[in-house]
Amino acid sequence: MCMATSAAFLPDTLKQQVAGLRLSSIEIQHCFPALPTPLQTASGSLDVAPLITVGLHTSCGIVGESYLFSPNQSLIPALSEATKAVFEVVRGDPCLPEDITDKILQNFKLFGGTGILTMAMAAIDMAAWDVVGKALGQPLYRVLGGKTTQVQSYESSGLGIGDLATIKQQAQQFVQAGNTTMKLRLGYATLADDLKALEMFAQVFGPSVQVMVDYNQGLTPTEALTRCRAIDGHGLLWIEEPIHAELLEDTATLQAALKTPLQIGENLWSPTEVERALRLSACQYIMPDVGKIGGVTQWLRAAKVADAYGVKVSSHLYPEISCHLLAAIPNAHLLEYADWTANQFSGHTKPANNRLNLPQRPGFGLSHSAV
Ligand code: SMN
Ligand code: MG
Repeated sequence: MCMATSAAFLPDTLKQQVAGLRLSSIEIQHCFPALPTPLQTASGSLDVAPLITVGLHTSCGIVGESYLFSPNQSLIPALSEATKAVFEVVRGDPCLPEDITDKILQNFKLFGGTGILTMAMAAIDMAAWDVVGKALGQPLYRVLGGKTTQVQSYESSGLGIGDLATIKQQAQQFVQAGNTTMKLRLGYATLADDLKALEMFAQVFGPSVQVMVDYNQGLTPTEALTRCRAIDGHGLLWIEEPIHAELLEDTATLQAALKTPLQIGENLWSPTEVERALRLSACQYIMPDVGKIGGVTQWLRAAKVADAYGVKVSSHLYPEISCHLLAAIPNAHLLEYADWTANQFSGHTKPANNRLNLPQRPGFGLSHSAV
């Protein structure tokens, strides 16, 4: 299956309305909002959310807004420079995001995609889709044909590896807002510690709280078999990234040994990689990250691939952007909601009762002006 030239997501009638807009310049800022709750994972910790925010200026004055999240603060200048360099490839072009993305992919074929280059492409593609929504005066999910006004979400703020009393308190706050589906990070020093964390949840909340767990690629394939088998009977919604994201064949072996669905995708860099993961039966669920997969266009292409395999798609971070994408696809599963950017963008919406209301402002409806 070749993913590069799938059918258009922007209908021809709408395309004609935006084709006159041209990309004129790009403006980038760096910001480091503190995480409301610092997060410890099996593969590193975060206490700020390092971001570049992007303003994509067009000939008619509309400015498309997007951002990139970098778990490593030191790479923010490199992301910023790469985004500016990639923009030069499409400066002056019509604001047609799918054409923009395909041109960038073609231009950097010899260099090869993944990493900072793919994220730079994503920043431009996302901002271009925001321009399209703003030019048409519609929220992006509507431009993409979405009809629902809410998406199903789960809480992913906090619940890092750590002190169980603190985790219990955080979970109780989520439950108070009606958010009873939540993700717990595992990969404690021992399997016994992982089990203690799960037992705490079972004892305190019982079946009223649905839990998925994330190992953040922290286990070796051998350890993963032992630990995942041990938690397989715990009624988890999914087990996320138990081993290194590149080890798709080993992930498939693991999935075959488990009843619990495996969830992967935040470290897959193209719709083609998603297709490979699904062809190998590496997982039962998929959750592409709109920054790492290459933007809205590539995320939607990946979701289409997943649909062809009958696989449901969740999002990874970027809740302000991802909510539009999930609302526009038939195989939507869950929005990952983390509050990391809550104080950075006006237009950031918080979920209640496991649902997030879609913004009705044009484009993504996010604005960089700090709230
Ligand atoms: C995660 C992703 C990026 C940084 C920290 C933690 C985690 C998630 O894997 O899926 O939320
Ligand atoms: Mg994860």
